[in-house]
Amino acid sequence: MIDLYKLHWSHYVEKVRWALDFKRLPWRGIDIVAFTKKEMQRFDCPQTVPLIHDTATGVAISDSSPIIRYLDETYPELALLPSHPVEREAAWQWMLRLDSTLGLHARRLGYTQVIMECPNILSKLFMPNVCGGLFTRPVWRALAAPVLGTMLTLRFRFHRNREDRVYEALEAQLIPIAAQLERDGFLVGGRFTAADLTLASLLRPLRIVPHFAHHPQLQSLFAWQERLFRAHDRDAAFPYEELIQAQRQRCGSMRGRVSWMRPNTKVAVDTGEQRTLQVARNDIHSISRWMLLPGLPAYLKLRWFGGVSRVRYMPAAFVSG
Ligand SMILES: N[C@@H](CCC(=O)N[C@@H](CS)C(=O)NCC(=O)O)C(=O)O
Repeated sequence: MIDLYKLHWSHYVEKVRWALDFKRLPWRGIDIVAFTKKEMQRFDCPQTVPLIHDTATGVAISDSSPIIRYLDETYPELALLPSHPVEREAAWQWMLRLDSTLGLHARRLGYTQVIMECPNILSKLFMPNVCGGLFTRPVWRALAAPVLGTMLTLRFRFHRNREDRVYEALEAQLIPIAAQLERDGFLVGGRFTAADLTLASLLRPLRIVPHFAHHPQLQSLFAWQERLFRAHDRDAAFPYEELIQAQRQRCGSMRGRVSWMRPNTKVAVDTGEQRTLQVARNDIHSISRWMLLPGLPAYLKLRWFGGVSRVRYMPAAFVSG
């Protein structure tokens, strides 16, 4: 039995869940409290989520790509990594690169979108059971939103999205990937591998970011993702996707125009394509409660004056079918 320590909406967790299901391994999910992570403190490995504890071998390991490699090496049936060494290394490098770029950028922009459009759902994600679910009730969730929003903004630097050129870096990375998939169908070796599973999972938060979900050059990429979700029986939509969509339907608009980006303008950004990686990079910054009050303006600026303006709501092609 594999114990999976998880935040149920995390795209890195979905990667591991998908791998466990693909390999038909018996597993059990353990929801952790994001602020304390005390459920997993007993394990002597970096305290990021996902983390697995294999009760058969006693191994505890975090970081989604090493977890998948461990599962493939320990339980070789239904392999996710190619056996040929060159393809295996290619798939591994894809995974680490996507974890270090797409996964981090998509997280930043997904949460940014939630903060701009419906920050009240943050307490449903982070505090569903605190004080018997008090913070999921109408007035309380509105009070919790700026606190949670400020914490997340400082932890993942959403207020620096523009300076860090997050939209630009993602666009520069994803357009060639979409073209490659149109041509080859898969990232490595002409068959489904852990590299494709990584890409499809880590793209998830971008489904709520109109700049990407409606991007003319990325429609084939989201269609490819949809096909994989159907073929592998993955959730069609995560709860945050449904919640933000309901909000958009109600108000008839969405935050969709990134004011500083011009269509068809090529910007030189380092997508890290050339480097060989040993481990995935992360971008979690430690924060303390004393930073919350001085950090509030960064949250308010992101929420109201982040430079992403309202446009009429239109469901993305993959939602409307
Ligand atoms: N490279 C890691 C990234 C994992 C990661 O950053 N997980 C986030 C959740 S999406 C986390 O542990 N957050 C806890 C925190 O911010 O303290 C992986 O692939 O598993």
